[in-house]
Amino acid sequence: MQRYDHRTALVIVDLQNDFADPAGGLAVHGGANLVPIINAEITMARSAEATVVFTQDWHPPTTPHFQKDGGLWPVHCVADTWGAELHPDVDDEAAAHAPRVRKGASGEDGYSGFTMRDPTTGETTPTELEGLLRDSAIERVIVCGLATDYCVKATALDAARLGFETAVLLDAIRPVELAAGDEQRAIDEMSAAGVHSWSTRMR
Ligand code: VGL
Ligand code: ZN
Repeated sequence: MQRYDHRTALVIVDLQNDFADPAGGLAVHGGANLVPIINAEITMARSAEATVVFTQDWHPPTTPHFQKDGGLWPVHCVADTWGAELHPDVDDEAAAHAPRVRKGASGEDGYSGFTMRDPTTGETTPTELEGLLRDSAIERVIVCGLATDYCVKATALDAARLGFETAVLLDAIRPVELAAGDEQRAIDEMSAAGVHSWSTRMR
């Protein structure tokens, strides 16, 4: 099986310092270990002329997403700070040229790379991700990155809902796991929605 082709997109979710670096504001256990695994996927994707896209969590300094402002999370991925940058070991070529879809800039608190949710009205608005994939005639979406139980899950569920054949790379994602079992529940939820569970060791 060839994982990538020109109708396939590798969507790399929130591989940013605040999640991937142990010193990050919302460090995900083992997050940094994903970087070389995902770089290998980027190389494979690029050589098959697949599309590579990054999403970035991209928050204002004050947002109901953050604990200090009434939300759930420690401060992380504030726009234009170190924590919001892609991990420095991400493939240089991809970091320089692959499109980046930034979500949350106006204080939206959705988790998906495809949609943002207004924290007061609950209204959702699309990001540019779907249009970007449609413009490249993408049919299949492969999701990896951080974190399994939030942005990876939400992005994969939206991709499937939008009609893309969707897979998640189980050894290229890691959970926040606020509550024990969140990782498995997220994987089950994705499976129930028709998202394939693949391994990067599968060729
Ligand atoms: C995420 C929690 C808060 C994620 C983003 O990228 O999964 N998790 N913001
Ligand atoms: Zn966030």
